[in-house]
Amino acid sequence: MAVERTLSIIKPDAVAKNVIGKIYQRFEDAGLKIIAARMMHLSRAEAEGFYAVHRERPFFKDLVDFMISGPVMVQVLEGEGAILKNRDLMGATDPKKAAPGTIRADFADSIDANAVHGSDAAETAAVEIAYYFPALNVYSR
Ligand code: RTP
Ligand code: MG
Repeated sequence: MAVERTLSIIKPDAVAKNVIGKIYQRFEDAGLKIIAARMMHLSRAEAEGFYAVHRERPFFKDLVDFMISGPVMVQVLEGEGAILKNRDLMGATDPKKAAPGTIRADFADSIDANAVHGSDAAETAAVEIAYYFPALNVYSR
């Protein structure tokens, strides 16, 4: 399987719960390396731009309001099959439907406050990584 990169966000609910380290441990235990990271408090414009694909959806305003409600932790994960591997670690969008042992099953409260974001395909991963890390310095190890 090819080495890939994916964009991960630990959302305001999980940052507020003080579980950044526990979530990072899951990435590392799964063989994913954190090759870039930054804590941010997104502006409304930054959150709207990031979720532009969902602009017409009924939940868009709630999603943006939630994403700007507190700081987020944004990281690039690298590893074999990183995009799907991260989605598997995250679990289903709705934590009530997420498999036991997934990040959302263990840390998320609702479909809105669902702990993490992860890119869903190679094309979106490239766009999302460039959105938050326009001049990505990668430290190989
Ligand atoms: P994400 O983009 O955050 O990784 O989540 P996802 O791929 O699992 O879900 P997506 O369909 O991309 O939706 C983005 C976020 O919008 C919120 N959402 N709410 N109320 C609803 O029906 C609904 N559907 C989606 C969720 O917070 C989801 O993470
Ligand atoms: Mg998505």
